[in-house]
Amino acid sequence: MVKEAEKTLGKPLCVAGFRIFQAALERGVRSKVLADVLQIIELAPLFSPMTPYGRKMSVQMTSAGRLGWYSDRSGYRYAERHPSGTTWPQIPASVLEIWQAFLPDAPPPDSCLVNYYGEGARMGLHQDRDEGDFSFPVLSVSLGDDALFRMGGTVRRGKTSSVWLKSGDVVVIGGAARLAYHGIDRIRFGSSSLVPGGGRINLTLRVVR
Ligand code: MD3
Ligand code: FE
Repeated sequence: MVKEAEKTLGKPLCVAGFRIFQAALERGVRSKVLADVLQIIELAPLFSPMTPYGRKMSVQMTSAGRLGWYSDRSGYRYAERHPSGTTWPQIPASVLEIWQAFLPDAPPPDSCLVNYYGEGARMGLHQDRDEGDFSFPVLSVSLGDDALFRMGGTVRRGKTSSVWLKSGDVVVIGGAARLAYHGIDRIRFGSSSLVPGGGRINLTLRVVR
């Protein structure tokens, strides 16, 4: 299932512990994962979180697993329920298989964040610091349209490198990279036909605890 075509980001590598596996997921796997994600979205519809600063994010989100990422005026956090009040759907087996293939020694993820990028959506440079434990890696799966991913170091104003993430790419973030600044500058809307209606879906699997 997984092609181990490891490639490092840009040059120079800003921080160690960031691994990108280009086209790691075969076509059949990509469409199976997409079908499972569309089912998650039916049970737990996408929403646009409000940042603590009172701005609506351009990325739409939902989650699967015990915990889902949530944000509103009182801050960023993980929550046990979707804003509608239901618990989050289970993480699909197709997605857990990817985690197990890349991180056989890690405990299973308890959160799968689903990010949907429509035309013009972006995600500003940020750190992921809402988890209880930074010792476990994070795994990201890209589906659909290409996205320009920017990765920096652990200080906000440090050097950054950019790379286009494509459908079927898997990124494993561990070690020093776990607290690195990163974001999505833009997507090439319509560059892939995988997601119905266009756009990009990113799954981020985490051990939150
Ligand atoms: C680097 N998502 O949801 S995934 C996020 O493509 C997020 O939707 C982006 O950043 C997206 O928080 C990037 C790749 C990724 C995920 C987690 C990281 C890169 C990371 C955590 C630390 C450093
Ligand atoms: Fe992030």
